[in-house]
Amino acid sequence: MKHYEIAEERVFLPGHAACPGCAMALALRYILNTVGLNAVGVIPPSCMGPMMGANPYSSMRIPIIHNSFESSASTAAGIKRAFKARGKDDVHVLALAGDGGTYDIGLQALSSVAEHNEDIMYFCMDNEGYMNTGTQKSSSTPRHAYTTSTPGGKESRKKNLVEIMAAHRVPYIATTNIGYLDDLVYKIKKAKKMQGTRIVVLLTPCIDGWGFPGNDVATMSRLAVQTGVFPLYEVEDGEKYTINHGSQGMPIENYLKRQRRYRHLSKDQIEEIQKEVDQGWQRLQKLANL
Ligand SMILES: Cc1ncc(C[n+]2csc(CCOP(=O)(O)OP(=O)(O)O)c2C)c(N)n1
Ligand code: SF4
Ligand SMILES: [Mg+2]
Repeated sequence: MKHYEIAEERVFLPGHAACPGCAMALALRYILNTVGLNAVGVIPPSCMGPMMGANPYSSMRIPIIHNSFESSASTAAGIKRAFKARGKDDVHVLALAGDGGTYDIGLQALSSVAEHNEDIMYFCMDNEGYMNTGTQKSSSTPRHAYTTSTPGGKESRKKNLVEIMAAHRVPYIATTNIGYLDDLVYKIKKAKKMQGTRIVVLLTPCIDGWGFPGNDVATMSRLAVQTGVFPLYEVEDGEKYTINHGSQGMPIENYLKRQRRYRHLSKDQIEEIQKEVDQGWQRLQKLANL
């Protein structure tokens, strides 16, 4: 794999309104700078909305449409079709949505877009909760994590979005994060060259919602991979699984203990999480025929 390069075209600019050190802002920088200026973005309500800045200012040098929470995928697909109808086939249309806007309220639109293999790039910025509105749980929030709407810890497991979308047999799905920038840029470049529905899920640790120091986003991103919580992999045509970076057998506790949202955990709960993570990692390896 090639070493990552920062594109010279600066599409995402300094002066955005994210929390200092935000992983989502760093991910956006690499996504937008890699895709380039020949693009249109679709941003539903999420931390990316205020991050862009108040009208008439913008931290992004591409046109952005702020759509409703549930319609990112279908809005992007409609824009792409309109460009095609006008003979402008080369414009990249990007949906940039949070996990609440993807795993929960936007899932119906995304499913329909995937069924029709609409020609868009869909980025899910997964910070495992509704962070923009004060850290409520989403169906991406992991089991036992504290949120303001699960004060005793969430009782159900995190939904597996990649497997749901793989069942739609879309051409490309990938997971990545800013702890592995070469992986992130490689996958965006690969998705950019393809056609049809391409989905990239980025784990974006949230300083405020997870509760860790603002200079730790890269460490948290890497620990999520090294402990097996969030392996980095690709699924092509719903069938071909490739693992790029995965568990290094590091105990889950190394990841959990650094986050305020897990500080109430008992020993049994940590063991339960470890068991689920181990099962998920074994399952993924089977899917990748390893
Ligand atoms: C239909 C609808 N319901 C609720 C809201 C309020 N709302 C705005 S942003 C947001 C949370 C978004 O969470 P997520 O998609 O995970 O993005 P994040 O804030 O974590 O980046 C909510 C609930 C809304 N704008 N529209
Ligand atoms: S609340 Fe979290 S995701 Fe939102 S801007 Fe702050 S650190 Fe980033
Ligand atoms: Mg979120």
